[in-house]
Amino acid sequence: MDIDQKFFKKNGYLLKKNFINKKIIDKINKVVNEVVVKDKQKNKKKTTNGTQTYDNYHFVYNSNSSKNNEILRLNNPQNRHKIFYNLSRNKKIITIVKKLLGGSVRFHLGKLNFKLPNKKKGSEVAWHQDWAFYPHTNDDLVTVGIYLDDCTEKNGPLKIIKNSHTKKLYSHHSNENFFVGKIDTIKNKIGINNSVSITGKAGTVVFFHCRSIHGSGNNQMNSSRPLILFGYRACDAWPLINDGNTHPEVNLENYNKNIIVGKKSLKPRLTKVPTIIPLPKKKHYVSIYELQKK
Ligand SMILES: O=C(O)CCC(=O)C(=O)O
Repeated sequence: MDIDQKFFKKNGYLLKKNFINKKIIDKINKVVNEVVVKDKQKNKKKTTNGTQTYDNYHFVYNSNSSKNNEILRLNNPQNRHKIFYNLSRNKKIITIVKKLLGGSVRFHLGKLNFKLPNKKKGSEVAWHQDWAFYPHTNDDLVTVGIYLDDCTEKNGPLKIIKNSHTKKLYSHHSNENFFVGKIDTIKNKIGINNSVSITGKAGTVVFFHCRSIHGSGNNQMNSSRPLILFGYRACDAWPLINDGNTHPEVNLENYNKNIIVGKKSLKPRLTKVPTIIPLPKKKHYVSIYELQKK
């Protein structure tokens, strides 16, 4: 095991400051601006509800009204523009992901979270474990966060609770037993003061385990805090439910096209991991923001 693997195994995350070249980040930001401006010009009716699937690129807004709504998230940017696709396959990123996942890598999902400025409602993300949203046959799944802009404590950085990936899978259900995608940290006596703030310059990259508890607060600054999140899974980690991302039962060919390192196989690896099915939901939610509000 090398030093990165040891750190990740112990802490459930790995931080690489200034990992992606500034020139690449600048190019990506240019495309992001174009995409956002184009969307604003369209002035079409915006929806936060609806039945879009994660397979397609789409926006998530902070309001249903076509006036004054702002983009909270761009889902699956890698399906929209080559520049995001290339970032999702970036050699430096994949080399680390491969090490952390034990040798094989299949792309899982992509999103670009904007975290709106000035404490605008709808941008906080409550403490959760990604694993509660998408149980698999083993937990070799990792999320990679890439900051597109400098992120300080005041921008509402991603926060991760160290070593939580080795502990239990907490309930993400409400008292009425609906899946709400968040953990009651008070009830569960989870020490959030021990969390690590992931801050850094644009191009900083964090890798975190699917069971690591994480979340983020408000952005107190005047500009957004764009963070790209890409999910990857070991090729033999098979989904137990259809989480809306490319799913083997829906389209096996597409599912296999997402293999970045490794070979096609129909043999899942089963390990003894705590799992929960993220159901029932009160209705179809398009994003974690909407789900956690309930
Ligand atoms: O954008 C953030 O700060 C965290 C997002 C997150 O955890 C998620 O989208 O699952």
